[in-house]
Amino acid sequence: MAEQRIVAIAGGVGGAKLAHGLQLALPNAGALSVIVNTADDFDLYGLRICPDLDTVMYTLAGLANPATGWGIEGDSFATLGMLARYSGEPWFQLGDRDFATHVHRTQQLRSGATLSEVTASMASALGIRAALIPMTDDRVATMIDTPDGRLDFQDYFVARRHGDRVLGVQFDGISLARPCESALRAIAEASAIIFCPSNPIVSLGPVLAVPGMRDAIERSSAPVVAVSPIVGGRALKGPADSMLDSLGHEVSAAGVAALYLGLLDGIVIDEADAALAEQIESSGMRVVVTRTVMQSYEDRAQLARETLGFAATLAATLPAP
Ligand code: FO1
Repeated sequence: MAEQRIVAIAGGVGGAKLAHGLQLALPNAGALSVIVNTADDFDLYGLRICPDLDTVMYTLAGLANPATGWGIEGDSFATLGMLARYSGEPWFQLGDRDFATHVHRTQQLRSGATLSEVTASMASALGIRAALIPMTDDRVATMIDTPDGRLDFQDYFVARRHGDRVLGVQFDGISLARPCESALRAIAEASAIIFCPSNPIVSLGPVLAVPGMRDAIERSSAPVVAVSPIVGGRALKGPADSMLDSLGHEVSAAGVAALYLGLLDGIVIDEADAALAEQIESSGMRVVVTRTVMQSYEDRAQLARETLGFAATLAATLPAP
């Protein structure tokens, strides 16, 4: 039997947890590729910060801060403390060890490496066997339209604690962005494609909006399965629920399924949403109902095993390519 090759598409903390579960569940972690949102990336203190790539990287390396899901466990903040003396209270928490990641990445990018090259080499240096792949090497920036005007993503998300009503979302630079070759290759060779439980608008939305990415997924003969980030009508973390609502989408696992319509063969929803299964199945995709809240490492691995099992069942029923 050919070795299975799994592609996970992920954004922030929820996506990172399932990617970690897949790494735990697969007999060979090298069979996993994680394609990550980079539209949250920005510059601070002259450094290139890639929050979602780093969240996934630290999580897969077992370094992530379990309290926040982002940043490094046990990190100290002396550098930020000194910076505060020069330039006032920081709005974005960067730990000392986290700073090293941004310094190294920025230095490599300035000396001509692509984001995918520097990401692969950093992930490997941290002992990660899965392929960690940015959605693009080009610059894309999520902008959030609010009643106070257009905001940079991290200004909206961190500085203003995602408290503004979201009237629209733009991905600056997206029309000129090209997907990373390694991402396209992984999708073409995939035996299953998993949409992790990340915000469908601002985490997976940019990945799917990179020209060519959606086509690649549609062309793939692999089953495509999402795990809903909305449980019982609420996002487990972050503003996905209020964002769906203000943008006119149903705030439920069914609303998530509708956003991915045409791409998904199936969706995994939480037990709390069992009543939605029939409605979602009537849209033409299959549904698995299970516990999707990941509190422990075992929860991550268990959800990954169930998602992979679901994908394998779907693969057996999909028409041959
Ligand atoms: N999120 C916050 O809410 N506050 C922070 O101060 C913060 C710092 C931070 C530092 C490094 C990093 O990789 C991520 C960080 N995040 C922080 C998370 C991040 O900005 C968001 O969760 C994502 O962009 C949304 O997925």
